[in-house]
Amino acid sequence: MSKSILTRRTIIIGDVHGCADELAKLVEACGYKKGQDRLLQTGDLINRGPKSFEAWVLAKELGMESVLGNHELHLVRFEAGQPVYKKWIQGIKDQFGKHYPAYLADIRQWPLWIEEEDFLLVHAGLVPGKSLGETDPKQLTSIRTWDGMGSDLDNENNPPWFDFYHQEKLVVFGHWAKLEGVVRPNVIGLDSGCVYGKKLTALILPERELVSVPAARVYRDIVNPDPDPTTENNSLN
Ligand SMILES: [Mn+2]
Repeated sequence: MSKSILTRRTIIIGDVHGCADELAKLVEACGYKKGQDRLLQTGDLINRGPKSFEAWVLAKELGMESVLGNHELHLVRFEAGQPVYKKWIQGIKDQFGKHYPAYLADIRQWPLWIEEEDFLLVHAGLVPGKSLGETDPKQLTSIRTWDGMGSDLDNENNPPWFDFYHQEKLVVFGHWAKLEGVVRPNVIGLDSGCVYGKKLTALILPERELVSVPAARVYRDIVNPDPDPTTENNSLN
């Protein structure tokens, strides 16, 4: 019988975005023991930071499991022939080179969420009133706020999705770097903006301990993360 989730130490890493050096430091700071602890990540392992390929190689070496972020979902959809217009995709292909097919095969296996007895991991969040299975994957990987209808999930004038989440189970998410982390009894946000020069954060369960390492530098401007806004539209496309 496999070890109970309640006794197995679980480390969940926030959005890495190509910050492979910080990922290595954070995993060490958490005292991760491969084969003993479980290592998870919130998605958006790649892009914007300097070392997307290295981050993926390291993640594989560490035995890290990840849910799909919006950046991985863009790649998967693009390669399936769907209309995804992201200029950065070519840059990622160039970085991965001959390893790109293996990388793509890997992220195609990543789940949209990982649910255990004591936590639920999803990249961006939950759409109020909808079950995970009936929620559009694009919404699971991009929601920030809730307008009461679901037509605008990224308007900062509206309340965050987690104001509408009232269940006991802990939801762990990433994606929303501007918040620099969220800690509520039933919600923990782990994107603390490493690629924007802030820090990379991990959550250790069951203790609910938060561990962070500082970013080595500012890799992107948080206000304008993509150089060409006409081709790097961050909306739900
Ligand atoms: Mn994201």
